[in-house]
Amino acid sequence: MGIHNSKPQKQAQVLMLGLDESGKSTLLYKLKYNESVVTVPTVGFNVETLETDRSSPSLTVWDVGGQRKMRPHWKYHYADTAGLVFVVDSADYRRLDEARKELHRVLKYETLRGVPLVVLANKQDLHRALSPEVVCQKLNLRQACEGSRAWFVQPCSGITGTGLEQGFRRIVYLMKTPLRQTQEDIQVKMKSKGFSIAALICG
Ligand SMILES: Nc1nc2c(ncn2[C@@H]2O[C@H](COP(=O)(O)OP(=O)(O)O)[C@@H](O)[C@H]2O)c(=O)[nH]1
Ligand SMILES: [Mg+2]
Repeated sequence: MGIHNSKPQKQAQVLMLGLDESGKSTLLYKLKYNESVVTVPTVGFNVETLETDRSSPSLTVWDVGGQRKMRPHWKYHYADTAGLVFVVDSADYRRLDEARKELHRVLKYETLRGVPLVVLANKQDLHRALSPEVVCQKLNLRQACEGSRAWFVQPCSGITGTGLEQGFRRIVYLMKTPLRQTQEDIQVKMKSKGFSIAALICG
């Protein structure tokens, strides 16, 4: 994201979760260093600071390992989390159900109540990738978030970098804006770009 001379005043913690192999570490390093790195499965976590703009907090992004044995550790990161980013491999149809179950489990935690969510529908560079609308339906986001938290589905690719900045700008925006206003603003903006709002935001 853009580098600015003056330091942002605050920092906010963003927790990035998702199944192993969904592309979390790849996209974090692409965003931070604009480099495609060869990743190894994350044991424990990676943490990076991303700077946005002067009026917004810098983001401390925690990329926590997503393998089955690591998932019980996710909850230790919830307490200070201001924004949640959940990464999905849009081309891995077989594991979308598993991703949905894990996401819904996370969203039920009281500590994360009302915390905004951006789902990154990753690997859109692959021709077999599902559209963000279908990812949204498969994850049953409407049911999981309706009335309780702001959410958004951002298509992206950790390899090309497309959509990454937008995804993290979106989480900053959602963290800074009260729920009802965000839903209305996003609807207006997306409609003006010709997106099908019902599919993207409301499930
Ligand atoms: N085609 C494609 N491959 C990706 C993308 N993001 C990550 N990968 C690959 O997916 C695999 C898992 O990535 P990694 O970042 O380690 O996933 P993590 O376990 O969620 O941290 C690696 O082989 C990456 O190169 C993407 O957007 N497109
Ligand atoms: Mg990783």
